[in-house]
Amino acid sequence: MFNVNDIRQDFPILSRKVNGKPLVYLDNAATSQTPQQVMDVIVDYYSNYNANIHRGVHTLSQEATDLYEQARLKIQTHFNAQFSHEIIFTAGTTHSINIVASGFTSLLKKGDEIIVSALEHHSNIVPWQMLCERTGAILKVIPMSEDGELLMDVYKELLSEKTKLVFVNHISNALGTLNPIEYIIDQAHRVGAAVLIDGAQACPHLKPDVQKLDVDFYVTSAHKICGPTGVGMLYGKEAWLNKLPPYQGGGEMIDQVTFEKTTYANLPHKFEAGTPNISGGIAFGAALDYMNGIGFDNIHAYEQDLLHYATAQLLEIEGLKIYGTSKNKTSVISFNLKGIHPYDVGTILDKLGIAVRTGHHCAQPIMDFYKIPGTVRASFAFYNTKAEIDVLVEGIKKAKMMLS
Ligand code: C6P
Repeated sequence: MFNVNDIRQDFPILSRKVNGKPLVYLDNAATSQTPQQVMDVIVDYYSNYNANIHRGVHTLSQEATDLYEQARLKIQTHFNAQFSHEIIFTAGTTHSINIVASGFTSLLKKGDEIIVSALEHHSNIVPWQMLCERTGAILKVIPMSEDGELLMDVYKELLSEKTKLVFVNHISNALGTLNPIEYIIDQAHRVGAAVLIDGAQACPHLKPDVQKLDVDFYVTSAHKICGPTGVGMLYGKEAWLNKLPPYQGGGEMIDQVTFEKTTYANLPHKFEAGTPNISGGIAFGAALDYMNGIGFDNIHAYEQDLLHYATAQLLEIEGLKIYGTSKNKTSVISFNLKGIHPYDVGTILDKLGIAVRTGHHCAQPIMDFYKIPGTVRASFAFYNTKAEIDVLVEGIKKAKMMLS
């Protein structure tokens, strides 16, 4: 295990005050904080290597290109992709999903079926609805239970030879449920459907192995894994990425351009039009180095301990209800206080220096399922402490007293 006090020294923001109180940052599912080591890489890039990549013969451009491509190799190794060109740098999870959804326009026909789950973030619903509008394909939904688990028997019934695509998140952002993606992928492949897994909430907590999972597409954002915002990854099996058309046209994604005809570059550049977020890509690699330095087994064990500690304490508060009670869940707790709007609880917690997210968490269908407007969501990272959870619990008690 690691020493959390040492780890916290890596995150300067954790020592700041908010509203005169020490910051208790429990909004890690929205975005994680950035360690000094990753910030240093960004400063180093702009101090020493800033140049456009893949374009110049000059030294700076070559050095920047090397750093960027080294980051791609780090990401390939981290996710155990077979080839580095199966890793496409994107602006984040949303962008990655849209690349795939757009690419499937020419591969689907009227009456084909697409399956998503009831636990999806809007990023994994809306692009598929738009794809259905373009193609006449039909969207089907795997329902969920009161505990926030997907109903696998219904999923099996939904699958047929009409199913062309299945999209499920690895971990739900609103409830923290860890979905049985191995089973979901295996069953989809039995009917010949491709699978995209949205790993935005999983990658901060575990290390997916895309070859072992045999997943067709896996997507994530760097900013939830101690990296910067505005950069992420689309992993796709080589055969699928070759089959999909480019998403955007522009510089760097071409082989030859004439006014009569353009041919496209090979992978990964086919999907990387324009000047990318170079420092972001390099910092994404550095963030994975940082997380791997701590170790995902250690991170998982520590966060599970925080989850159980917090759950036990929160359940002692009368009138507090937790949404998402699967046995397989990560360190996310969504809850409400009886008769009190989540926004009001969040506002009082903020006055006490505690950052949580309130609202529908970009997952309105989940809120509709529970017939609630939203929840308060506390999400813990490996740099949080039990002392911070104690501050949260006291804060909730105070909010309850003030708002009842
Ligand atoms: N969820 C949350 O507070 P982007 O914004 O592209 O980096 O990630 C979108 C996204 C997609 N899928 C899942 C499961 C997600 O959790 C998110 C981002 C944040 O829950 C911000 S809405």
